Amino acid sequence: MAQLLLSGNEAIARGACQAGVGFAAGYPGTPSSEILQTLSALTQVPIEWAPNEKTALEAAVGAALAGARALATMKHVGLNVAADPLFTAVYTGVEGGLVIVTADDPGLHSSQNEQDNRHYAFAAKAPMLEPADSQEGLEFTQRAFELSEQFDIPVLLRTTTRISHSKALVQPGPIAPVQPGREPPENRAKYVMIPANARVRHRDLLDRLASLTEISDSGEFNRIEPGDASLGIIASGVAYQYAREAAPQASFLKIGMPFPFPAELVREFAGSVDRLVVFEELDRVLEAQVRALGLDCEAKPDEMLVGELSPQAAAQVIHGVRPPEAPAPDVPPRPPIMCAGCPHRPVFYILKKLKCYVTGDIGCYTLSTLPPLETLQTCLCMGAGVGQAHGISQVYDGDRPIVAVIGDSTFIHSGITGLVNMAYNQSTATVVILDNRTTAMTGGQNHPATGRNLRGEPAPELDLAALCRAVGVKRVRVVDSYDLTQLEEVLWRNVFSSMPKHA
Ligand SMILES: Cc1ncc(C[n+]2csc(CCOP(=O)(O)OP(=O)(O)O)c2C)c(N)n1
Repeated sequence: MAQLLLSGNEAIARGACQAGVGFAAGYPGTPSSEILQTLSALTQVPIEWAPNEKTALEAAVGAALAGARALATMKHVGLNVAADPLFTAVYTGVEGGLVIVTADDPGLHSSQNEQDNRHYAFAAKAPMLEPADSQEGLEFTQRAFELSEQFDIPVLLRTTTRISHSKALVQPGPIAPVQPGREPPENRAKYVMIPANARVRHRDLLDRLASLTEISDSGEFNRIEPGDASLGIIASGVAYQYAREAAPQASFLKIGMPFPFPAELVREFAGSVDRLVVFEELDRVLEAQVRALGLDCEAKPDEMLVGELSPQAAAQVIHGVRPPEAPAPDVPPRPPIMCAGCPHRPVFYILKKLKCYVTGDIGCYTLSTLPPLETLQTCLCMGAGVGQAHGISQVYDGDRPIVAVIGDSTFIHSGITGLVNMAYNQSTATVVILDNRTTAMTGGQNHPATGRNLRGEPAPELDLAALCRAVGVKRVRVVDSYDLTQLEEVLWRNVFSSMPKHA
């Protein structure tokens, strides 16, 4: 079979097909979004955009319960949303293989933080594989499904932006027949996590992890690559590639399975080299584990805890000298801006004119915090703007109207419960849903209110105004944001009249 030039995300999609994936769900988020889009072109099995990452993972857990191999994809912060099912799905285990992709974003190319999701593997006790290039993206995905079934546990597959988006040659294999679903088991002791059952399953989880540690120590994913014994480097993911470039002659312990941690292999490696260096992006996850074994090692300085690493950073840590960076290409800066004709723009123009205090959310409209609009005052995590507006309005009784803005996709993701809270607790703040009928920020994906599914086929369309009325919002207005006169009148009437003083 001819080699293919694939991004890490495309390779993961290919690996899922080679594993016979029967169901996949996710929520868009850079750098993970292309996995499901690629997968939908490769297979006819259900591939779905879910309203959020928790829903996606729960659906994947269900499909796996019915025996299919199931994939859930999300960006790193998406795993915060999906953490609740994750932490208990490791107890119940799976029937069909269940793989969860978490795509981390060191350097915050497109995120609100740069958390290191390797911590999730340790915290949730979920095995994690970490590919270092596209070929491994394919192979590790395929193996992740097998491990998931063999050890009866969901498997996390962690990438970072450079692995997700860099292209490399990949040797594909045959696409496997789809593992069809079957009747789910009646096994309440295993799948109903009441305390009496969960206690037993927690012990069982520790046993399964003990067996997985043997795999971790075996050399399949965590590999000793012997070289000059005077220098031994422990590295994973893209940091491994940088370190290899900086010290091609060194001995390496390449980590592809950070959890369960390969303690035996690390001891063996440490004993075989004169000098031990740990080189990793973001947090000191591997370093902490190495030190916990009582082994001394060298590692990066604190300033490298933030942002991406590079071959130059690797040289600095390994050789003590930082080679000069290649000069930055001479291209005009292209900071993100709202597109020409963006329907969000007029809303902020008027909210600014009305001197509203605007709490915000994540999406293209976050750009309204920048000049010339400079309107958005908060952006915390998806859905938070609604809760913040409510909280502010419960304690602030000044003159400024409190307004939350939230995109249509974000509203469905995690704004709905905030709105239920506002209706229930009789909030005086106003919520503006910025409905541009797409998930624009991440590339224009469909969502439940666009009337189209992931494949672009017609789908039931969520009626946002009806939903707002249904949760108990008394005054719901729908206005075309291109009609400036009407927009201003509607906003003016509503943002002030909902405040107690002006009611
Ligand atoms: C938990 C989480 N999941 C995914 C993302 C990635 N993300 C950022 S904004 C956004 C949605 C934007 O769509 P919408 O709310 O409709 O606003 P638009 O960009 O269309 O204006 C997504 C998916 C994120 N930041 N956090």
